[in-house]
Amino acid sequence: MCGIVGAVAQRNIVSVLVEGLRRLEYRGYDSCGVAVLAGGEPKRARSVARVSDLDAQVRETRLEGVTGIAHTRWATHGAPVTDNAHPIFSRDAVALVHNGIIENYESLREMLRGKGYVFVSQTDTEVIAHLIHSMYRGDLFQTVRDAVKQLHGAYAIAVVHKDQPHTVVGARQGSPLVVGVGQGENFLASDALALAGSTDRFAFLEEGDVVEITLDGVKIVDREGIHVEREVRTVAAYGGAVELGPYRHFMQKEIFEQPRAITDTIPQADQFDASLFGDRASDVFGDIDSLLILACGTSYYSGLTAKYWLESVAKIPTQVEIASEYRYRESVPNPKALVVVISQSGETADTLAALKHAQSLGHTHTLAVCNVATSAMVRLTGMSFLTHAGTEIGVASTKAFTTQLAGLFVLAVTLGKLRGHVDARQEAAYLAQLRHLPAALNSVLALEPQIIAWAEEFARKENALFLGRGLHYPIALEGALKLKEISYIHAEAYPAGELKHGPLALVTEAMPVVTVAPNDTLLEKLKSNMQEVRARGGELYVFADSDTRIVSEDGIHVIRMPEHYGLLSPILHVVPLQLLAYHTACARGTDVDKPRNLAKSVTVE
Ligand code: HGA
Repeated sequence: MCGIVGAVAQRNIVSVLVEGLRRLEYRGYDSCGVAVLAGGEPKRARSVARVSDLDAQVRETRLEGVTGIAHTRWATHGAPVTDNAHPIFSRDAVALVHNGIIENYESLREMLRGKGYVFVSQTDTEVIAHLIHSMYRGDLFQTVRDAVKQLHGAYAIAVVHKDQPHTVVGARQGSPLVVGVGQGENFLASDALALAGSTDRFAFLEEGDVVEITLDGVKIVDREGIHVEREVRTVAAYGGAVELGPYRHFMQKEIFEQPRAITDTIPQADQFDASLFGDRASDVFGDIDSLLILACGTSYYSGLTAKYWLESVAKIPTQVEIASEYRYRESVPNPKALVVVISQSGETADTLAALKHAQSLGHTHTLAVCNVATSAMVRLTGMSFLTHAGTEIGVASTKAFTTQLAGLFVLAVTLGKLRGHVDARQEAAYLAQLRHLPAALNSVLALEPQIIAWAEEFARKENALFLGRGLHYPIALEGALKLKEISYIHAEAYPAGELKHGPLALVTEAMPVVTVAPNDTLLEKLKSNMQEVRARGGELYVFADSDTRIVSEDGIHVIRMPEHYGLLSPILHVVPLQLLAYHTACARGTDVDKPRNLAKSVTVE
């Protein structure tokens, strides 16, 4: 999604701004730009190509300045053309970058047109620039504080005015923004990662905050206009994550990092204990009678998998909802439900909004499963479980998913124990299985050469079906999502028992049918479903546990997984599906880490 970088320094900061954009590139964008205050007026460079093209432009035009802002845009309003790229100017006095969506932009545009402002872009963003220009009376900080009161929707902004050559003002409401604190220089960014080369000290702004950064100071006011301090934290180790190392793509690197990510995520303690989820958890866990899981995309599928664990291990009723649907429907709140929100970044706009909606309905028991300790989601929930996947660069999530699954399994066993459904022997067995997972994952990763051979076949297809049953149905959904996200092959997933209720009509020799076949209680049912596919000429590509006795024969291709891994089997079975999608995309020559139209950290609705 969009990225923001801003800086005030005593040195030329163009390279800092462009380097910041480079670090945010992985999130996906369709245009980019940078503006600096140079000799009074703002000057800018914009590109509808990559940040490297912007870099070449600023070098060629010798764009220089000590104060500036920069942006990667993922278009929501207006095509990705240069006129819509940020920074957006107002009358060559104000330059502004914006993440988010201004919902009342049409009425503001009419009002501003009435005042003589001419709109040159199709963006919603342009109204903010003109609004600030129209209200400016010599104090940019005060102007922004007044102007944002007129904005409805979500935003993070950074803005400069030609008459204040050493000031950048920022504001956040619904989109993330952090302050980077330097020595004699200060920064703003939508993600601390963008500033990894410049500082490791950050203040994380709260919703409604407006901030002014100057050479030697940072001033923040909250939504009530009261001056506040936000704790400055040292956040190290952002640097290494953006290095690709020996891998061809970040997605491949992240698939292979999963054994390490799981090791770092599973608790060190010898017991499953409520304290793993925060101080309040032991009280809350004793009080709840159900779970409501809210998430989007891949995180939604981790929630769907967790439902099976929560109901079978903890015997607690669990509902899983797509966050963007939940937030807009009339639901019946149950104050005894534990609301679990799942997000890699902890900034996913739809999930954050769903969380706030749940809280507004009276839900007080909230828990985040999240990869970023400093995220809005972790700050907004009473309890959390942090996954330790490390920075995930590939837009298609991999290690964030498997670490979420590990965290949700820990939650299921912890609740099962508290509710008297998991005894000491079972607890020890679950713990041993979790601890052995990294080794089991390594043996699945060793299947890569066989999967590459399948990927060559898949690369020539335009459609694929994925089948799973029970606990592995969400894994089939995730496999289909991975394939469509990065290879652009149309893929659908079904619980195998549903085939005969519709999708069987699609099955011909041209339709590869990927089947997730663990050796669980549904195996015999699944084998019958596979026969239904074979009878219609469909080609089956089966990931079968080695103890299933499913063998390769005409029209049935089999890759053998390690023996059945019990309840944790989904964490193993998703890995070959990630590799299949990855290698199929490579064979088709798509941009694996930045698939078209998609973005990382979906911070707009
Ligand atoms: N609405 C603005 C910014 C879009 C955005 O935040 N994307 O992530 C635009 O379309 O320019």
